[in-house]
Formats: sequence, structure tokens, C-alpha cells
Amino acid sequence: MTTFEDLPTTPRSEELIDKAFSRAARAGNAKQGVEAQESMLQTAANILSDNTENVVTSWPDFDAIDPFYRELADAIVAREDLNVDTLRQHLSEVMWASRQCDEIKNEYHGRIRNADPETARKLRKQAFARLASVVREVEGDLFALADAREELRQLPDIRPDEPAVVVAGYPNVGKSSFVNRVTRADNDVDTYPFTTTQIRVGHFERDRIRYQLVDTPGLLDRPADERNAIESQAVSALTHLADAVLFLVDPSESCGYPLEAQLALRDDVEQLFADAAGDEEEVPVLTVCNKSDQSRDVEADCYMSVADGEGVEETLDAAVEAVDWEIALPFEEN
Ligand SMILES: Nc1nc2c(ncn2[C@@H]2O[C@H](COP(=O)(O)OP(=O)(O)O)[C@@H](O)[C@H]2O)c(=O)[nH]1
Ligand SMILES: [Mg+2]
Repeated sequence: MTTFEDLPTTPRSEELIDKAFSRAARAGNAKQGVEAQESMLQTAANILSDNTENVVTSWPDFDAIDPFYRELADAIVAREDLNVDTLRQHLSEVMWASRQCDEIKNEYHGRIRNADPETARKLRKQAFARLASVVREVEGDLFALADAREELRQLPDIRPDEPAVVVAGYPNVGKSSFVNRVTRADNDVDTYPFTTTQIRVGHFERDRIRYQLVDTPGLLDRPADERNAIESQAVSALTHLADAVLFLVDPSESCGYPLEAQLALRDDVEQLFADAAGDEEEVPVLTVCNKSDQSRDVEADCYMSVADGEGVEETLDAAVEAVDWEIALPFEEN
């Protein structure tokens, strides 16, 4: 599993240069004459080349990560006017800097070794100036990567390889109440601020399998044409993640939305997941009537009242059945 949680801090150009040159000065102090200059060059170039390379290698390979994370990452870094492709470009610029530092090291290495001490010192200074200018050239790339990292690190711990039930429906139909009620512990609901809204993830367990319950206020709670580009992208990410959808409706209409509008949105969501399925198996969308303590006046797969707990367990059972999760046992692999 790959998330962005473990991305290390992205250094700034000046930080890197300071670190490299001060270490180089120390390395130089331990030696004399030409050897001191050689040692300074080696130290500075290696630090710069290694540190910039580490920035690049700490990022996951965007081609290899789960499509859910790739799409969500795309949506999230859009806040910084970035996307996965521009991130790739920044990474490749930083990689370029790393290689340049190596090349400068190799180029000056031979020249310094064969020079007199005074020329060696001049050459080493020249090399330092070039190293610094290469690293400063990718300052903007490092900044962009640092910003993207800050955004991505806060992603909730959603696991594409574990079953996920997405909870959808108009505002105030009881989605959050439902997730809170069935989640094992109060502190187990992980909230991630997303554009104007949040993605919340809770968990429940059945037959020792942990199911993720994903509450997405602001994403699947209104018609598609009211979503902005970033939200649409996040919705698309959700279609990769979901193994089943619980679409909550409130026939009492105390949520403030007519039942007709709620059912129309349900149909849209169904269509959205059907379109996204492509050749793969379609994600089942269950219609769940909530607030059954107030009204049951709708055709639904399940009826519950989160308020008094009625039918909640049965709704979870239906979700588990819809997910139809099969544990991959080693001897079943072929
Ligand atoms: N009567 C009744 N009210 C409920 C029920 N479930 C949720 N509510 C209330 O409906 C309101 C909206 O619930 P909330 O979970 O915030 O809805 P969300 O916007 O879909 O997440 C809150 O005041 C809840 O207390 C229910 O089963 N019956
Ligand atoms: Mg809510």
C-alpha cells in the first residue's frame, strides 16, 4: 500500500546549499592544500546530489499507485494549481539537479587534482558557485513539491485494498450520524478537510474483516452539475474506491429536500458508478431509508432509524452482503 504519509520534509534550496557548504568547510579543515579542495568538492557535491535525489525517490511512482490515490492526489494538489503531471515535471527537474551536481563533481575532480593549491582553490570556488546555481534553479520545483506534500500528507488513511462502503445522500439525511453510530470508537472517525468540505472515514467489523465507511459531505450529496472540477475529480476517485454505496434517503423530508430530488440524485449516483465500472463488476448502490421513526414512505432496500438504532445492524449486514468481500487466501492464488 502506498500513501503519502511518509513523505519526508522537502528541503529548500538555500537550506541544502548551507548544509552542503558548511559540511564541506569542515571536511576541508581536516586536510591541507589540494587535498582539502578535493575533499570540499566531494562533500558538497555529494550532499547536494544525494539530498535532491532523495526528494525524488521518496515520492511514490504515480503509475504504480492505486488509481483511487492517483485521482485523489490529482484533486487535492489542484488546490496548489498542480496536478500529477506537473508534479512529475517538478520531480524530474529536481532529478536533473541531482545529476548536474554529480557532473560538476566529476568535471572539477580531475582539474583540481592536477592543479597547484592556489588554482585548486579557485576551481573549487568556481565549482561551488555552479553547484549553488544548479540547486537554486530548482528552488521553485522544491517549493511546489513541499506544498504538494503538505496537502497530501493529511490524506485520511483510506486503504484501497480493504473493503469500502461509501455513504451518499443529500445533506441532513443522517449520513454522519450513521457513520458515527456504527463506527467502533469515537476516535476512529478520521476527518480530512477537502475543499469546502471533508472526507470522513469510520470503520466497522464483520467476521473479522474491517470495513471502511466513507462519508463524503459535499461530494455525493448534490447533483453532478453543481460540483466543481476538483470535486468531480474526487468523486471519480471514490468510484475506484467503493465496493458498495449506501444511498441514504429521508422520506420525512425533514432534511429539507423533496424525496423526488433525493431519488433523482440516487439515480445519478447509480449511473455514475455504472459508468465508472467499465468492464469491471458494477458497484452495488443500495437505497437506504433513514429516519424510519418519522416516515417509511419510500421503496428501499433497507429501513433504519439511526436516531433510535432500529435497522442499523441490518443495513450493515446488507452492505456487507453487497460488498461480497472475498479474503484472498494464499492457496487460492494462481
Ligand atoms: N428523527 C431522526 N433524525 C435523524 C435520524 N438520523 C439523523 N437524524 C438527524 O438528522 C440531522 C442531520 O443528520 P446528519 O447526520 O448531520 O446528516 P448528514 O448531513 O447527512 O450527515 C441531525 O439533526 C440528526 O440528528 C433518524 O434516524 N431519525
Ligand atoms: Mg454530515
